[in-house]
Amino acid sequence: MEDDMPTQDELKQQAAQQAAAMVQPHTVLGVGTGSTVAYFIDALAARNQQTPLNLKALVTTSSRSQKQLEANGFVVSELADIDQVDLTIDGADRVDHQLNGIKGGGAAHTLEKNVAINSKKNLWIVDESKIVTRLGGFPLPVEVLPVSAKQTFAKFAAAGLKPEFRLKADGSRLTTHYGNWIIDLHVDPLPIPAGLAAYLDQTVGVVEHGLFLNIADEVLIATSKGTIEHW
Ligand code: ABF
Repeated sequence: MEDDMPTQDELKQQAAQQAAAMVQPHTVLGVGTGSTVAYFIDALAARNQQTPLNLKALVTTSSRSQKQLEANGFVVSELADIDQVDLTIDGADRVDHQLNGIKGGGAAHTLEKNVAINSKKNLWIVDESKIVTRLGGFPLPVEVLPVSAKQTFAKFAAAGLKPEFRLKADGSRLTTHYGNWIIDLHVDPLPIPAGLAAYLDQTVGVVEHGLFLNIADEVLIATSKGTIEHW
């Protein structure tokens, strides 16, 4: 019985395939980051090979996605060189029932949020393990400027936000694409996400945080029942 249960990777793949079918030809597409998005890029490439989508432009949110897109023949533009994205498809680390989310497990949330807020529509693709009733169950990533990271860290600690600098596997400090550091906040569940987002938005030294509130327009959730829910 248990052997018939789809794995988490299979669920990610199912959501990704369905999302690839939703991309309209001749549009500007945003492509996010992560393992679910990697499946999406595979599915998009297969579709594009069958019938070229002739996208007007394509932007992405990480060098890993960029490499995979380019390896599949897509031309990747910079956000700075386009006006607006029609649709962005991205993964998420946690999503609640109001379509608010925690992102940034891959430390790419600063570019992800910049692409997202400049997109007419944002679609997230997740497996059911990402769905929560209250945002939490995953550390909240905050990208901070190194110049004041020590003081920012101390402020977070004093506010009871349980900060921890993110390290790489070799124990050295993780540096983002923009040369900044990540502080993960281990508050679980997040008390009042909108209040915390406002506090982080106002904190000098914070570049961007992984709370994505009122950004997603639609979420595709692959469930172990074999269905894809559209929220
Ligand atoms: C990105 O990919 C991130 O914001 C999020 O951390 C992650 C989700 O990754 P995965 O699809 O591998 O679970 O969108």
